[in-house]
Amino acid sequence: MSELLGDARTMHQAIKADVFKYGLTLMRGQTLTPDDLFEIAASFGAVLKNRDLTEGRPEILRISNKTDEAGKALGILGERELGWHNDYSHKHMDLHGALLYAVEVDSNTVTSWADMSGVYEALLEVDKQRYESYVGYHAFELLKERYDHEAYRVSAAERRLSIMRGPKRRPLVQTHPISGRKALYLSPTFLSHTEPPMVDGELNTLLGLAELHMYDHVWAKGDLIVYDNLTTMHRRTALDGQRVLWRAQFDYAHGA
Ligand SMILES: O=C(O)CCC(=O)C(=O)O
Ligand SMILES: [Fe+2]
Repeated sequence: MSELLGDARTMHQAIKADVFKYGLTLMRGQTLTPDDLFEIAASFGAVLKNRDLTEGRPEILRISNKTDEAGKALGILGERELGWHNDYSHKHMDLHGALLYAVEVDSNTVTSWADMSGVYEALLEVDKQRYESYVGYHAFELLKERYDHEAYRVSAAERRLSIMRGPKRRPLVQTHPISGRKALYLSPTFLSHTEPPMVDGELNTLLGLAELHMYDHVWAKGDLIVYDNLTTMHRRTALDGQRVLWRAQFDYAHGA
């Protein structure tokens, strides 16, 4: 028993080291339970509770395009493409990282992550300094506008709250609370504008840079990806078959 616990602890340490260094880690061929995923997420800090229950673990969210016999969605996010985003950039809370574990894959979906610390570090010194004073405004409503995305399943109360509070302000340059590395925080799916404003084409130039610092992942059953939500952003292509991912979200602020 203690040996097993020791192994799990070694694995958690290795995962954390990779995530803080590279922004992301991938482990293929895993057989993991919701409890295992919870423990990996908990090794980083506080694990967020979610609404969608997955086998008794309210912290594990189901990302899926599958439906039951009555046509009711069995998970969130449906089957459409999702553009570049940092998770929850529009929310009035911080989400520092998440993990995705492939439970069932019959689709060629590609999920891509961009290393936004790499992008920041590749900028000219003058741009690094200029962006220090920029603030991005992130609004949930833009997701629907840009992607007509019903599958996000936000409750009416949550939607009202987000409209009432207005867009979330986030500095464009983020300093990672653990590694101290800086990163550009763009989340263009939710970004309404910046202050001061960017000039025409400026955001697209930065997104072009993101594509030079990108990892494309084609999912197979048993893949586990743990990523940092401050130093990376991600996107996915549309689903062309059925797929189920489990997801846990964590926050470093509370005791990583
Ligand atoms: O469905 C995917 O591959 C990624 C979904 C996503 O953006 C997320 O779970 O945060
Ligand atoms: Fe996401």
